[in-house]
Amino acid sequence: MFTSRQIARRIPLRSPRRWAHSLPQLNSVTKEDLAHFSKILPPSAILSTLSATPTPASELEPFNNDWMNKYHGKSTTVLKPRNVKQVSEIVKWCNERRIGIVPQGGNTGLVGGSVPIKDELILSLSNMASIRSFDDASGILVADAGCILQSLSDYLTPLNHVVPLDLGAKGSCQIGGNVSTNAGGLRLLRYGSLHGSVLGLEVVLPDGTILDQLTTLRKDNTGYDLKQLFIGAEGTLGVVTGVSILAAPAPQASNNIMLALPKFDNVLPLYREVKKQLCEILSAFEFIDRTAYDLGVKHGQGRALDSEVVEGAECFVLVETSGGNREHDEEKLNNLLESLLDVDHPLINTGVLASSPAQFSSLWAIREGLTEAMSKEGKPYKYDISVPLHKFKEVVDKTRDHIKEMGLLHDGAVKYVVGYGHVGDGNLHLNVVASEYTPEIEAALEPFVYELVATYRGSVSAEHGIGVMKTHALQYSKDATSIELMKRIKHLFDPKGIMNPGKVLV
Ligand code: FAD
Ligand code: 2HG
Ligand code: ZN
Repeated sequence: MFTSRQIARRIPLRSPRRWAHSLPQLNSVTKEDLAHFSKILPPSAILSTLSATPTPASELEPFNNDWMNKYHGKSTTVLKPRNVKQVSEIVKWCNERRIGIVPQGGNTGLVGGSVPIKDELILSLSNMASIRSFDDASGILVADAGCILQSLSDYLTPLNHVVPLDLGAKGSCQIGGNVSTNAGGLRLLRYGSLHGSVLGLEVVLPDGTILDQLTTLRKDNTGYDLKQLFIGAEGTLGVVTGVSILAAPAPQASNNIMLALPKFDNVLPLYREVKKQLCEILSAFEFIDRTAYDLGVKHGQGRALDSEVVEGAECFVLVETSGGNREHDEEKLNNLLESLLDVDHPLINTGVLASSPAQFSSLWAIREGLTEAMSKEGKPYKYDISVPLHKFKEVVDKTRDHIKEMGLLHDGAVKYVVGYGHVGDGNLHLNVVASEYTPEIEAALEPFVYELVATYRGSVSAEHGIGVMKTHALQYSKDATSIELMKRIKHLFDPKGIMNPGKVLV
């Protein structure tokens, strides 16, 4: 085990300017390229400031800026193909001409992976949004990569199935983006990771070849499972155009409960007890620290809990059950609540059990709205980390102390250091909410946070990915051999380095 000081010496950090130098030499899109693209796509599918009738730069802005407005690209051109053949022709041309491509889904990524670093071409999947098939016996759904997660969910609801993935960005993120980031979300505890539920993919490789692995088989042990490479590749190995995924039977009854805890130390014993008592019906166990809760409420995310619930609470836990029988599940939850309170040293102060669908949604809105609340409050530095569960609070406290020691914990710099996340997955979202994104605050946080994570042998990215934000931090969670193998895989698929340059590996 290395101490943080040793790690700092072992791993030389590279400044952002130096990463830019290690980008491959790529060409900008020209008018000649546009002339070629207009043979593949109708005019309505080409947005470009270089066109004969130029698209106003303001129309390109939403594609060039990320959700947090932290990362900014300068692309002149966005293409919106409708089918895999068009994607293949565009990618083939870009490969021959050495033009960088940024595949873009809903642009809700939180690590700057979905926007260009310079003027790479943006390939938006938003026009590829058809459901290809659904088999209600097997539960297998095949869809275009550009389908929005919420629309897939709406499609499956009357068919008594659910997408095995849910996240706060569901109204905008696309299934292709979810697969490409290996998104975790709010119910990974129940449905597992996309590495398990994605059964097949259709991918356009960097030379334009269409890799058709869009199988609908639950079991297939014929050699290497190539699709796994694209799950979480963040667009660096190819463009995902189709996804085959195993939908789950819709729960017949869902309940949730918000528990107020007097101290963080109770979270783990509570988790043990909740698992023991709720067993197969437990579907989410989410953690919110007090400051995060207060900010969520301040910015109108969900209905505030009654003051007597909130009083004296150091943190909150949202527990969800999904099962097959309402009475049975409610009885289990009520028994849980009673047993949690009816002891000499209760783990919780109190709890709010949702008694209507509106209350169920409102409790979830508090948790799901935290990301938006942080952005409404200021400029959040987001550290999406895996650390041992009992270290969640320590990480938040140590980071706050460090920022304070650096003289940066005041209104003009860092306003809040908060934590929330997926206890069931060991995934903490450490958010450092500042007034502005400044090099001084970034230097105070990095490598500090990454070193801290490394001391716990954690991961610098539990679910959001590496993108451009963490290329220099990958080495805190992956050894040199793994990174070297990743580079070889990247080179094998994309020898010219056109796919999402400057992301994940530099
Ligand atoms: P984008 O942001 O467009 O792209 C993300 C990355 O994938 C980029 O590198 C891009 O190049 C690549 N990409 C996109 N589409 C393709 C494609 N078809 N082929 C190849 N590469 C592609 N993430 C979680 O894991 N869990 C959460 O709970 C969660 N909650 C969130 C809540 C909010 C409010 C917000 C704003 C974000 C949240 N995120 C969460 C992050 C984000 O929503 C996910 O990473 C999501 O999967 C990104 O999907 P997208 O379609 O927006 O992809
Ligand atoms: C969540 O779990 C998302 O809400 C976003 O992964 C986390 O806002 C964040 O940092
Ligand atoms: Zn999350």
